[in-house]
Amino acid sequence: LVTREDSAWRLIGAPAGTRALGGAGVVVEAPRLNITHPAAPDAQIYRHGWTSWSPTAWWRLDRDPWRVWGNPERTATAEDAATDTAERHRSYLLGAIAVPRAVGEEPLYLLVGALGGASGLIDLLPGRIEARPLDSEDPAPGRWWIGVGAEDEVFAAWTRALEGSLSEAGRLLPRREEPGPVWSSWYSWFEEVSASAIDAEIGPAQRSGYAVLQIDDGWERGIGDWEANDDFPEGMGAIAERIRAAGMTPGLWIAPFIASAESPIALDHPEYFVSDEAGAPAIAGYNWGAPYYALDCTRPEALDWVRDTVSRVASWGYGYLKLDFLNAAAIPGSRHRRVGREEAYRTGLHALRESAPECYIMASGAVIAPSIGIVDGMRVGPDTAPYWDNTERKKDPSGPGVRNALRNSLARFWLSSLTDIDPDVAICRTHGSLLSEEACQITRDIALATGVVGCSDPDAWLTDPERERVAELCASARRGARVERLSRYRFSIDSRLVDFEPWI
Ligand code: 9PG
Repeated sequence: LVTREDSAWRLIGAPAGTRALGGAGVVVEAPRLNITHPAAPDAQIYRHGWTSWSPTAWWRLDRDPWRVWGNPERTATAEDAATDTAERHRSYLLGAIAVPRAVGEEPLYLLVGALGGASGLIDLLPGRIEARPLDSEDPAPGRWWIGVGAEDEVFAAWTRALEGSLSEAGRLLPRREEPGPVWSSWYSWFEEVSASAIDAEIGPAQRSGYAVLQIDDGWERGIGDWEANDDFPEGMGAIAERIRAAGMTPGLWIAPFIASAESPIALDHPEYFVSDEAGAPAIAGYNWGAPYYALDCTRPEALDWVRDTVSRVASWGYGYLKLDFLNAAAIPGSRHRRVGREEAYRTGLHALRESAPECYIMASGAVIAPSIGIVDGMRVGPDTAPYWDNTERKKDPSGPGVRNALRNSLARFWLSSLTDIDPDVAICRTHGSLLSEEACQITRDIALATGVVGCSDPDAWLTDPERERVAELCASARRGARVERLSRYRFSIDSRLVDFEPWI
């Protein structure tokens, strides 16, 4: 489809109505594309993963695909197991490849993306790019964008094209204002969080300048059993009130689309779940040492349950909801209504949005394409951790660690004009951490660069200078740091040059 002639790019054999490729790119209406390109066998490629946690990076055509490998349980959780393949470089929503120009010139990038909020599969192959819908159940994305240009130009033009297609379809709902710096309980207390741990944090968090105090996984009786457990003996309303009385917005984590096998909803209503060929609830992923299952958002009773759950937790006084493991609503399987699985997902997401109209929604484990325009912010990478990397994490780019989180967040920077992008928390503590001071600084810098600033360090774990750094971070976030992106990995943050490249 695409060739180069006297350094001009042309579309050959394109459907009627498509124009020559300029900086603005072209829209092609077709269920599938097969695009030839002249990139080198070792060309740089851009792989974009399906969900928040899915590996996303600049990579190379002559390497093994950038994906979760060698761990089917993690593939089921962090990628689309149904379309995941080791055979080719498979990208979701968009993919790009560098095509050389004259020696000494910056390469041009050929970018192919699905418009309208569907993921679409974009396979980056030697000599060609193939694009098609996510699967046969899904109505074809039908509209694709193809552009060629300098990296920054082509990504900017793609982002505008995607935004235009969503706005035309009425799919860009109003967004709530970014709430300011968030303290999260996850990366310190994990499931051991308790009312007393949160109470101990309220005063210090207020003094440090946090705007949101968010209680993560560990407050609930079980996955799918969304009531306070014994570690929150007064229930979730009382603690929300104390957070609010200290001038902060209470935040809460919940995974509204999933349930464990022993949850009351799974025991009482197995028919509410997406099912497998045998008619049993289909496994949606693995965590907490067990499989978990997905509510069928096309079934009215199941959707009502999801609605009731989310409006109930919001009514406890929470103004910030971290909604997690959302991709489960889009797993393959049988549903009550035969619709594309991303359409089912979108139905579920709209129900969440409507059930908590006042809340800022931070989506995690989100399917990126169909979430744009519905939620307020999205996690754009895997979990961080108080360490940089380790052997296991190198094999699994969706695994926890600063490097994996940083790499994904930088590669998804283009998304930041369409949604708030959360790079996951900064780490300021040295207690229980393997990170160097420089690495900690990098975690703060990526937070400031995205404008979504969070931290999970309990005040009692901090030294005085570390406490000072937390306060500075919150103050910069509240002021709104002046951020300029100079190139793929280089930023100016409040006139300070930050180069992330050596770190990824
Ligand atoms: C609570 C946590 C935290 C965290 C979320 C999410 O790919 N995975 O297998 C995978 C599992 C868990 C996970 C992320 C990825 O963590 O990202 O911030 O809220 O749940 O359980």
